[in-house]
Amino acid sequence: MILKDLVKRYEGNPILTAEDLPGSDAVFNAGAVKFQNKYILLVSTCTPGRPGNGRAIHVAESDDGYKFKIRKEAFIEPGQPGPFTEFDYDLCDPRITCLEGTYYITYPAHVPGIGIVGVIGKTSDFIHFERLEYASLPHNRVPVLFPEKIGGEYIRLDRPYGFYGGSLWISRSKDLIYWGKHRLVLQHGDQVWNCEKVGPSGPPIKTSRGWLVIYHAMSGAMMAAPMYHQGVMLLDLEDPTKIIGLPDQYIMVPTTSYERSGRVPNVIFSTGHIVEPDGEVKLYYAGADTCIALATFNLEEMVDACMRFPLKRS
Ligand code: M1P
Repeated sequence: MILKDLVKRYEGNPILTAEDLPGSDAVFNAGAVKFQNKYILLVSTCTPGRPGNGRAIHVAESDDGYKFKIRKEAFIEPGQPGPFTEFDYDLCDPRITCLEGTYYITYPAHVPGIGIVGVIGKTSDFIHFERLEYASLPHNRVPVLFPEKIGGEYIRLDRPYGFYGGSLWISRSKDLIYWGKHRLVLQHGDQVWNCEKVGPSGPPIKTSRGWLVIYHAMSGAMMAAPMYHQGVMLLDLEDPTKIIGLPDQYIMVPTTSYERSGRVPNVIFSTGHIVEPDGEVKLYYAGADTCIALATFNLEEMVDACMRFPLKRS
């Protein structure tokens, strides 16, 4: 079975480019959610001359999930009033999780000269944003929340990193402020596509057979030629520290021109997806850190695929 054959790229890709936000150089990594019958993307943007290295996060809206319009005003940007803003620099890579009716947004904040920490905030209308707390110490970026509590606790995935690359961890919290019970879930692998970093993409998807986790896998940085793939795994519903299925293949590798060339070549990076009522997963991802594209797959088919690769524990 070839997993990448389960994923179909939309023929109208890319669905958003810098031309959709006048003045910008790039629109990329986007969190995704359905809100009031609209498809919402929180889009990372790069506009020269703006504070914070030109980076900000904008809302894009759509009626059909394909044609999006980006709001000109930023939703999250450096210099906004409020707590936990002092490290808002290089703002990008937002992930959205709808949990108990609230839309939680997580993103990495940059502490110049020190490293990157995760921030957790929330919105109820995609107009106002409230920062709640830092979610981690440096160097730890890309936190993403599960869409429900498990065992009465909030759960998050993230990717601390350092000398030995980056691996995917899970942590628990009773209040989204204090985090603990940290456990390693997935170590970066030993294959050409996953040997340096693995970290979560959008929020885990609940299915009757387990949590489907889409993750990014990076390799090649040591040879100054980084490449980002997307992979999948299935975690136990009750105890998501346990992997049930772990394919040794990726589901996406950069192949098209908009994935292979751009500001950072050979990057497919997803921070958001939307599951449709018929089981289609719309996976929104950035091509080469420059534009936003869409790919789809069937949720049950992907879970079937994970089940064919049960984790062999030694
Ligand atoms: O260039 C690929 C990605 O590299 C970084 O991601 P991470 O450190 O999580 O692997 C970020 O700069 C991200 O925005 C970028 O897409």
